[in-house]
Amino acid sequence: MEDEGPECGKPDFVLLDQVTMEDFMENLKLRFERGHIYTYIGEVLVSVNPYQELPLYGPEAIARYQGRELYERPPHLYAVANAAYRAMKRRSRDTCIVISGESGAGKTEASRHIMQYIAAVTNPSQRAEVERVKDVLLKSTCVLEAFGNARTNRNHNSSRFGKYMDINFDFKGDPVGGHIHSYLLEKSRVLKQHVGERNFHAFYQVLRGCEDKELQELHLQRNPALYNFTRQGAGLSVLDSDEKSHHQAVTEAMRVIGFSPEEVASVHRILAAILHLGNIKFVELEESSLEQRGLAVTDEVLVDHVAELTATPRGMVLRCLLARTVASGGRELIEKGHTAAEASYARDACAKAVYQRLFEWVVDRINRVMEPRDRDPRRDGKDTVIGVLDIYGFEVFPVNSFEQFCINYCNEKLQQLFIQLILKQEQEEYEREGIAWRSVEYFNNATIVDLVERPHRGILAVLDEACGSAGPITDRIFLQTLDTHHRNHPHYTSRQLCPTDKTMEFGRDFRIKHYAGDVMYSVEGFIDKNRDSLFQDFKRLLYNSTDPTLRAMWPDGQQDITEVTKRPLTAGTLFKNSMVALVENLASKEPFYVRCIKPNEDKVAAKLDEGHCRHQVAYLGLLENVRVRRAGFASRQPYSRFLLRYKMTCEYTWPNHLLGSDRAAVSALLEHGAGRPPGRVWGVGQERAGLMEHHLPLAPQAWRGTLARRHFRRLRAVYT
Ligand code: AOV
Ligand code: MG
Repeated sequence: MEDEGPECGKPDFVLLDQVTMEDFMENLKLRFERGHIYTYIGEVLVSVNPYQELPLYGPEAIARYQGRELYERPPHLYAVANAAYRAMKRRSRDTCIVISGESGAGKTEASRHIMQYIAAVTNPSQRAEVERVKDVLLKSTCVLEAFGNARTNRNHNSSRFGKYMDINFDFKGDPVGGHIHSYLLEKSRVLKQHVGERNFHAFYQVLRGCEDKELQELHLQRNPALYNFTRQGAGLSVLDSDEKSHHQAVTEAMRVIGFSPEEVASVHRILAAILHLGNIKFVELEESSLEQRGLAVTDEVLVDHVAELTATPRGMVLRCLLARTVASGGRELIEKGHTAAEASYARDACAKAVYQRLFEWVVDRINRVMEPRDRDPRRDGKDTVIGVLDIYGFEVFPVNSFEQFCINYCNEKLQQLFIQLILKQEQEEYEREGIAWRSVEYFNNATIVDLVERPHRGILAVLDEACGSAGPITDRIFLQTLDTHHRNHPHYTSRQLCPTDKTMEFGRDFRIKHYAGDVMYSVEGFIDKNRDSLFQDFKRLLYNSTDPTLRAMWPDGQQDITEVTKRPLTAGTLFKNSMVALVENLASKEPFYVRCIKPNEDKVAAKLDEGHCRHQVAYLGLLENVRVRRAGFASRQPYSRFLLRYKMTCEYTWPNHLLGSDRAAVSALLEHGAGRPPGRVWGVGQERAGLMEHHLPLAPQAWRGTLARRHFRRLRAVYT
């Protein structure tokens, strides 16, 4: 590794003199103050959000990392991206980079740098198709952030959806395609935002960024405060000029990706329709008769706008807003008028659903242009893949609802995967290999995951049961059932179970002790959000739109109401299933980890709040990570690969060994090879050679050099 100098602290926490929280924090702080925001724990990268532009990125920096081994340069995201890329290329292994950390810790920025690195180092021969794919990969981020990110009180550009992106590579190691999986968009944001927060960026970008003429056609005015859906949080203090330039960037990105001008115009119309929908109000009429409905819309011009923008018949729009079709008895259909409350509810459900379908359509549209075209026949048509996971981070707000519950459950799952892969498997491997090590204690959050997803009794199962029952089950009854099931669970409590805890309200709140901290959830709306239903009338209305883009988003609108009897899977169950599939997918790949830390709650540069960071270091299990890493060997390789790489450093193994087995040869190499690593630094297991590889200079010819001696001296100091 290029030395950063001792004044910059240890570039790898494994090299700490002692593994205590104090030493860890001291190193983290020292490095942060010197502008070294990245530090390793073996192959895991710890990253602290600097909240300022640092001169760490760009073509020159990329060139310094390109083709290098992980430990040859100071810790960096580029090094991790490079390691994942090389592992994929050399061994044809699918790899993945899992980025985790709480909201605002820097995950999305990290994924952006990783993508930029991969784009920069591939396609030296400038093949046109590969360049196109790279363009789409890079530009997709900008588009997805416009539709899926929003300002929250924790992060001004917070991802409100989870994103897992596969990049497919051909045998040359060039990206030939990709696929984005998106996870549960926080669509309730369309309707409502907390104080200081905003709706999805896309709304403001259209309002501020569209030309006057287009805005007129959308029947919109520039001011977001005029629309219910964009004025609630009052978090509007983004510079207009920024909004305008973002709008231009997004429009340009959509063009590059291959969205047609008609499609972009449709997207704008759909956003405008949602804003108009949000302003529609209902009044109940005193006099109602069969001819005259009991309910009316206060401002019918808005209905005209919605009908025009969605290219649907005005009469049908109005009917969908005021009533719904129900199948009575057999196949007979009757129209049932809404009350004002029901109509508002239906309007909101429609607005949310339209936005969600729009978002999913955008993701789908990007996927279609990224689908790998020429698959490599040598791998049965399968490409090798690098997956990059950038999900919404753990979050706690003053009021937490179903969405936070899902987001935090997702983070529990990822922590569980980390424990499985990094902590548990490492220890099990030492055991299997028969290598001496000291067991490392760590908190296993499996019990919290179980609390949420366990069949029949878990929170999601109880919620599904509540949603499925015919009678009027309320959120309150749902909470009571939870209380009965989890009365004795160490990570669950509620006011009922703990009457002295006045922070919670009876019949409304429950609290989960998450791995990353306590979160109090309000059950209000849980059942409704989980059920996530939309009247079939709206679906049919939108399917009948003459706008092909909008129509394509509603294929299920074809169904007749009498066919729609089967209860669809709930939002919670769909999310759980997608999380299980995600974790399985990640576990099948060779993982690289980036653990992001948020330095302070104020989102300001050059401030590392010790208490806050200490908490994150603790819950991320970073100390345990260091301990496990130090308990054994930081890197292992099968004997054959190890020999291939190092046999030239030892007379007994070069050019070939006559020692009977590769294991014996490795043993001889380690005993008699150049540099003579001290005994505790290497080990020979049952199947693999374990080696603190990154402390050895990687070019074999350098083994005898001073660099090697310096590394060994340092190691000896640490380990003896
Ligand atoms: P997140 O993805 O982890 O939160 P972001 O990646 O959006 O967090 O980072 C939050 C903000 O921190 C960014 O908008 C930048 O201003 C700043 N930031 C992060 N990383 C860097 C960096 N390497 N250099 C400079 N500034 C940075 V969330 O999506 O909320 O979980 O749901
Ligand atoms: Mg993010």
